[in-house]
Amino acid sequence: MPQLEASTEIDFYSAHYQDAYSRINAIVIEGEQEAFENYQSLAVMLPDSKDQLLGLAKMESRHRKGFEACGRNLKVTPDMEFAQQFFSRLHQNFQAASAENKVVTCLLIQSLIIECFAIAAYNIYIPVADDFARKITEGVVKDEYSHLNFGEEWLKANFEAAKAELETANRQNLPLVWQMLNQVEDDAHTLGMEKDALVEDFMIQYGEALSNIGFTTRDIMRMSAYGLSAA
Ligand code: PL3
Ligand code: FE2
Ligand code: FE2
Repeated sequence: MPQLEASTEIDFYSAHYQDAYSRINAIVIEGEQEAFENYQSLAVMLPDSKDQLLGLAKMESRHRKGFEACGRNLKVTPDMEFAQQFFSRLHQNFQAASAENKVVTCLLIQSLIIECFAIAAYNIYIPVADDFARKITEGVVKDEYSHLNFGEEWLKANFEAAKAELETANRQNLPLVWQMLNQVEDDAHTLGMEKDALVEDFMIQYGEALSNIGFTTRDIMRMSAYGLSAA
């Protein structure tokens, strides 16, 4: 019911919607492209999981193509320069960690933070998307859970050794997520997505992931809201 209501109210071809979509669509395309590259780097860092990680990378490049088609379908040109800027700090942090072979930090950035961000965004987008984008996004979000699961399983199996690095990486990277959300708040609103819902959904996904890995409720409370009040 609410789905139908939302999609009949939104004019996907208004100048206002299309302008916002040019940035949000670009963010998602860039995010999928960076995810593709990040899983390829992880495949080098974790040779035992190489085939599985290359499989995840392949899924990310399919996701990128799907979202490119969503933009074309609405006749929107994605603002890729904006999107690269949007991801630059998270991108730099991943690059720096990968150069030092810090696999725990790389997994936290890609498989926990970015995947939880994507899952929250896609779940909230689905009910307000146009029919074409909804079908694409529904397929994509299923895959994202399996990417999150890869990170959870690996970090759970290495929890004691990874714990301190996870805490540091969380402190360095989680505040960036809140800043990124602030940057897209207005455009997301134009697409029918509310910032509060995005924050809530992200915190639920991320908190559940930390719990599956082995953190206590107390740790999770502290870690999952880190930097939120300053945002
Ligand atoms: C990894 O598989 C995917 C990485 C993509 C990250 C996307 C973050 C999106 C944040 C922007 C909020 C609006 C979402 C709109 C959905 C089409
Ligand atoms: Fe993806
Ligand atoms: Fe993913």
